[in-house]
Amino acid sequence: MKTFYITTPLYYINAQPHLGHTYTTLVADCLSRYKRMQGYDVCFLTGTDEHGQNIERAADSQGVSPQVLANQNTEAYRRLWSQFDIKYDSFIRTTDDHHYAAASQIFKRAFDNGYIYKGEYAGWYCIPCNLFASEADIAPNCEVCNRPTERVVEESYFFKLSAFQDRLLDLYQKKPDFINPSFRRNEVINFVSSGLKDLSVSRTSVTWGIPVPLSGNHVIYVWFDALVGYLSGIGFGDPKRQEEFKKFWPAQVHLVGKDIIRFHSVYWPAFLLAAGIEIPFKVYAHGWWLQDETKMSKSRGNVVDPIQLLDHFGGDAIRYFVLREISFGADGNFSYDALIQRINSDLANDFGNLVSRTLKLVSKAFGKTFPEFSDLVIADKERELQGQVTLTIKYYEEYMNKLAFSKALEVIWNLLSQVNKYITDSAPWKMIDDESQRTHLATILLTSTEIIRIVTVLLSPILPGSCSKVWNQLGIQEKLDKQRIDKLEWGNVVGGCTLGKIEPVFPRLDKKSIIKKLVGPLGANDGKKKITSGEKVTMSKDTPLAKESGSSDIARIKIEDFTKIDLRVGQVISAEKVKGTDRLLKLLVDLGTENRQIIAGIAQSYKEEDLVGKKIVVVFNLQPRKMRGLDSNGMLLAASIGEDENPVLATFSEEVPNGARLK
Ligand code: ME8
Repeated sequence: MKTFYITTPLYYINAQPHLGHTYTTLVADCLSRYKRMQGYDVCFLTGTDEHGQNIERAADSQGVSPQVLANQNTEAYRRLWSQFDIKYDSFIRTTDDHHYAAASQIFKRAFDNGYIYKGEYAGWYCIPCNLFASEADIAPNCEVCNRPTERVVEESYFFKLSAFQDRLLDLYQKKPDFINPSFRRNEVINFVSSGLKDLSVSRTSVTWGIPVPLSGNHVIYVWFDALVGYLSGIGFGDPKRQEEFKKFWPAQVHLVGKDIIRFHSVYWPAFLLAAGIEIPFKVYAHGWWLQDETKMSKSRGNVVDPIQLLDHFGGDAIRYFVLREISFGADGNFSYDALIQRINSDLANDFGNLVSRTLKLVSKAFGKTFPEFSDLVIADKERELQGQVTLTIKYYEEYMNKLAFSKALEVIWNLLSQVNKYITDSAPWKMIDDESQRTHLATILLTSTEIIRIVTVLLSPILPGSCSKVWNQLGIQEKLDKQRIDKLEWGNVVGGCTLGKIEPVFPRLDKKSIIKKLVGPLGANDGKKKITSGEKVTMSKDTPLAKESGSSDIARIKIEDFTKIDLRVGQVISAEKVKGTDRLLKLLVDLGTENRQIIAGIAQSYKEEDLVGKKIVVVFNLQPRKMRGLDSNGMLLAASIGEDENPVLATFSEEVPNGARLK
């Protein structure tokens, strides 16, 4: 049996997953379901990258050990994947025992083969990306995430990347399909052609990592460690799983975001060549989901929360939207408008409506069981549709094989629009009570049902839950996940099947009410009433402060000045009195991407226990300062109603994710 090994990146566990991580994993899930339908023995690997300084620091700021943080956030990833019905075959954690063995072994092999030597690293390093930056006198910003880099000077083992320049260029030339899309290939070729420097592959100032097998005080560079996860995830390093490793390696495709293409198409093949292991067939770098035209990222805090999407729209609608909305490889701006539009028009109208009107007519005309007609009158219209089905399957496969998901969906929707037109033009509802039209009626309804059956199979990798509902309504006994594309041809499969319960699979959404729920209405407070810590208050133009400042003589600022202030939603994790003061509380606040300590003068308004769990507004980009000898990193927003009244925290009357920006 042909095998197909597909991987997602192993995600950092310093924060919760967002739509970007969900995207790559959904694509991998969809592709592996599709490959199974093509008859492949598939292994789909995902997992978590748990070592390194970024994790060490995140754990430190939350007052937990890196292992505790890793355990918590790995669970968040697993939970989310199960909520999205993502069916991976293997989940590798870089803290798994056999992964330690695998990473040490690869490091040792590269060393034994003469590709690793000891030296000293002096240069700049981006902690969030774990990327070495180019030489400069003052700290350059990271070329991937644009954040400031930090100085690192320490003893290090170096990997002789420079020795692989020609071999890599040769690889890109001989295997033009190795880097995808092709425009990324050119970027990588330019990078490699401009000269490769040896790469530092161990750290002594970091302890949270896999020890270098040659020396006790070094840990393996986190990218070297994490990339080996693609091997250990299928058994490398575990003597009992050698067969599995041999069966699936080399991987057919590593799916990654464009941010990490260099690690996968330059460093990774070089590490493998150095260790004498075959290189994967393909690396595919997709684009970014943007929010307000900038990359959605944990550190920027402009992320779309996948749980919120699930709650409001369901997993299948999100799967469909992300695959249909942007062509795979390009960037795309996330918008609720576009999402709701796709759900209502494509899913509810074009597909959902076709299913329910066809099956309702079948049940009205023939009862619960499909007729087994042998004398259908196949005319030109039906023959044309049959031809369209054959072409649709062909193009769908061609596009899916190229990972052109949006195009594959487009061809299915072309077919759906033709069937919808066929039904509308033939008006079968007018024939229900006419005995003389019985065969004609059966022909129309069975033609439409047959197309629904085929489309349901083709869509099942993208909409697994909804397609299985449609399948049950069709009443076909054979399991949906046992369907094979090469066996998918026109035939009277539903004849004799008994319909399941006919229910709408994609209910239409009311855009206004859903946007209102997502964004939340502005509440009002008369400003006179003292607000207790349990109540919520939202800012409104009717509050006294707003009235007072409504006069024309206030010093107005420009919008550019306002946008310099980065306000974010935070949630209080813990609160305690600062010793020796009546007014100050020391808070630990979850800002979505990180936890921060903030010292706030609100002890007289709020009891510590009333604050825990509260959503508040934080000035995110305020310079850190010391208060009573304690670091305070940010400021809370609160209103003071009168001169001697205690401050009241600004909070929210609707659910809002931690880290969301206020604009
Ligand atoms: O880079 N749009 O982990 P990571 C689309 N641990 N995809 C996005 C995205 C966005 N806005 N943001 C993130 C790491 N992604 C390393 C990987 S692999 C051996 C080690 C997706 O948690 C995309 O796939 O920063 C991107 O490459 C990945 O998440 C980065 O995840």
